[in-house]
Amino acid sequence: MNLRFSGKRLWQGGLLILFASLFLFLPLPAQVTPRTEHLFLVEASQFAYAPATFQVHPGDRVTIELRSTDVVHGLEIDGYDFSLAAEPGQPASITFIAGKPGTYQMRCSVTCGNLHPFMIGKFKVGTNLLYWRATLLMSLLAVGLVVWKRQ
Ligand SMILES: [Cu+2]
Repeated sequence: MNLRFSGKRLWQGGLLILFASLFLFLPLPAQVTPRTEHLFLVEASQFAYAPATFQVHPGDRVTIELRSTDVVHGLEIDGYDFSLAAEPGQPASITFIAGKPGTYQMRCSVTCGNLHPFMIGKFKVGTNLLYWRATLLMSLLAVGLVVWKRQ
């Protein structure tokens, strides 16, 4: 193996890694992400939500319908500008677009009893892994094809 050949190989490998990391770390344009609709029916009772954990993706359209089975309960999510309050027999709902990835605390916004501070849940916004993997695979294929054709 001569030096010129291995140098070329190294350069190609570096280019491949550069492209791969570029596609991994570039911010994803919101309109490219397939938007999903979620309808969560949440039952609130002293002192828990059912369900208490929600999983969505950035850009998803989320509707939360809050129903109370006993006293007045509320629902807030950190980082989101809304507050729901539902009386028994009178559900309240809100529709919003999920934002940045992360795990956000969901809490009751109405003092509903002595364990009210423990009435919490989780709103998880995850990245669209499937989309990322497909993009990465396609770009690697494209780069591989270019490199192969140039030889
Ligand atoms: Cu409550």
